[in-house]
Amino acid sequence: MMNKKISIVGVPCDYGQQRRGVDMGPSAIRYAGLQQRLTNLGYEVEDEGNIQVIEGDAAAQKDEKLLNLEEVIKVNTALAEKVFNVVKKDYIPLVLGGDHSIAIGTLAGLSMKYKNQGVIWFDAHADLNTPETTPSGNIHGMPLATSIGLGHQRLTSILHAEPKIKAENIVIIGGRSIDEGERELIKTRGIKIYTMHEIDRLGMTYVMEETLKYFKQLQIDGLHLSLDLDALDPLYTPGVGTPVAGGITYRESHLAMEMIQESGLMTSAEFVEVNPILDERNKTADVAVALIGSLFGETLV
Ligand code: 6HN
Ligand code: MN
Ligand code: MN
Ligand code: MN
Repeated sequence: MMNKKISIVGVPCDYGQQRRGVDMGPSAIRYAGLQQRLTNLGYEVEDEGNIQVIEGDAAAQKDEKLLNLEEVIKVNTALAEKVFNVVKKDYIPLVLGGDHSIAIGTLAGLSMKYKNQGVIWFDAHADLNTPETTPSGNIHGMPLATSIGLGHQRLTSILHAEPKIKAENIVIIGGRSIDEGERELIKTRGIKIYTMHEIDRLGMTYVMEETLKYFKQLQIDGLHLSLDLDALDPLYTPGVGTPVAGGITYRESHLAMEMIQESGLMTSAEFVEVNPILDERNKTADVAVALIGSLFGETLV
């Protein structure tokens, strides 16, 4: 990776789901020593602070299939503009969540610069629900569908009306809780996924080699890593709102980060769903910072 300038953007948003506390994720990750970790690696690090999240009257909103829609639109519009500004000045955006609905804004901002961007989606979930298929009404289960242009028009048209990414430019890694409607989309849209079954069978080395080879073949012009901390086994990251047993191990996740770094393809990243209220002594934020260290080259220097 040639670019040695990183911009940290915090997004204290908890409107994409119904467990309070994930809005403290950016603070928890900063407290775990993020900036020092990156500075030690020789990066020029700028902390842009947090995107303003205004406390709305969530209860006044009626749509049970799109909870807190207005708030989610506001946060993601502001985030998209911020991310676009960061890439314009040639810094690597490092976005801290907040719940995973914020990927809508991150990908919208990135799409202004990268026209053929690849996305690695580390997650126990596929986040491919739409208002029609959602079992919960939680928008944090919808960011990938939104980014390929499916779902509520006001979410899919943030910054511009085009899809932000192509379905075939997505690779999901760590999936183990996929809803029916999501399975359908994975099949019909040709979305690549390595579930826990494949990780068990093939090993993380093989999965990452194939993933990175695939992106090279696609000749992507940017690679975004969206890492939901619930991709890991709750043993390592208990501070998440929707934990699922049987996840990626500590070392497997680090290996994946190291291989992404070695590929030289990565141009942006986001770490989401850290909820310090549900955590054990900031363990999940500590793991996030350790993973960010590996992603930005810690073991290679
Ligand atoms: N996340 N598939 C479930 C839903 O409600 O749509 C869970 C989504 C979890 C989302 O962890 O980012
Ligand atoms: Mn709140
Ligand atoms: Mn997610
Ligand atoms: Mn998840």
